[in-house]
Amino acid sequence: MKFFLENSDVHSQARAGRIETAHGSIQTPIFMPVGTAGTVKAVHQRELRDDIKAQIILGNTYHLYLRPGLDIIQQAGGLHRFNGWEYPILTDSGGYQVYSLAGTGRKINDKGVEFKSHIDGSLHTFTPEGVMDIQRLIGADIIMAFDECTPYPCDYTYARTSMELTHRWLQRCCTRFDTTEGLYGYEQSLFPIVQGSVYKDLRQKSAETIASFGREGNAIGGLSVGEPAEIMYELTETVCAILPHDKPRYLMGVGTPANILECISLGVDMFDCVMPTRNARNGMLFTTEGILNIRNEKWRDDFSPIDESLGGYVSSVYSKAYLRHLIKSNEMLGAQIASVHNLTFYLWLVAEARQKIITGEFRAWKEAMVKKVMQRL
Ligand code: PRF
Repeated sequence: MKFFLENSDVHSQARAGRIETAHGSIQTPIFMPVGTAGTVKAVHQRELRDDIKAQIILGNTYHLYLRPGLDIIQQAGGLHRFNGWEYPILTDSGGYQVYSLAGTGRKINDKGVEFKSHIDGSLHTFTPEGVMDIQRLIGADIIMAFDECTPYPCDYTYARTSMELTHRWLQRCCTRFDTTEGLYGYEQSLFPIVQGSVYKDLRQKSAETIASFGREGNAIGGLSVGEPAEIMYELTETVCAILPHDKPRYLMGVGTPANILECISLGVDMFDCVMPTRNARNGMLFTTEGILNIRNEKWRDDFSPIDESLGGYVSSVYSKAYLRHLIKSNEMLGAQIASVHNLTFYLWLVAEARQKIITGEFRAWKEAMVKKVMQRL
């Protein structure tokens, strides 16, 4: 993997760059649609590429390991072959999923994490080494270190102990990763993850430690877990100031359109979040004019396009009234249209941000855009 920093904004820390992977290039800042179980829910790969303009998608070690299982993914020749997405893929390590999904019955110790499957209750163990091997096998272009994502709130002592564990696990991840090879003949990259909960000194310590490993990119975890947005921004700023300038920075699990714009201005290059797809299925739409709930009575007879100025196929062809009808009737097409629309919007937003960084108009544009996209319609 290679990262080229193409432009840096003079009024903020925002950057425009390009990541080159074995499955093609990614223009940053970028939003990565979440494809938990090897599918971005309700969206075809062709829509992902041609309509949404996605450049990289996410997969989850935890889900793919449990189902369909590693034997199937390996037999397919890796996840790209299995799901037909020929472009870059990043996999999360399971560090977050064992915390959010396998919550009860989860046991953490130095060796790793023992957890119960959310599917059938069976017992499994993830270790830093195991999780490297699994992600090698899945064949993601970018793979994530095994970490512990602390909850919010989290007391200082727990946060420090947990961060130290994440750092010890990182050493083991790197050792394993560096002594193994991909199964499919292309290069993979490992990103470590900064933790440290909401404590500035821990975040600084973690960022310094993570930076010292000198990997090809770095991630920030443990944020957007319930803390106020202002705290997330402060810590993101602190961490970005320490993480190397010439490597991509990935803020995990963030966020709303406003969160993304704010964090781009703090120097973040990569984002992922279930929000555009999950909320789409409940009828929440992000548009260039603001946020709306399509289930609302207000849209019953509104035959205007979902989002005229966004462009894109579904957003200009289907009306608000029709989408409201589909979502209210629990029609599958409703979830499809809403998901494609929201992702088109998220990818448009980061592409616009990138253009504005290049032309030097980012700061003013961002201020106006944050207000606009968070309006309730
Ligand atoms: N760690 C990992 N994945 C994550 C997170 C984390 O802290 C978060 C936190 N927002 C989202 N996804 N491994």
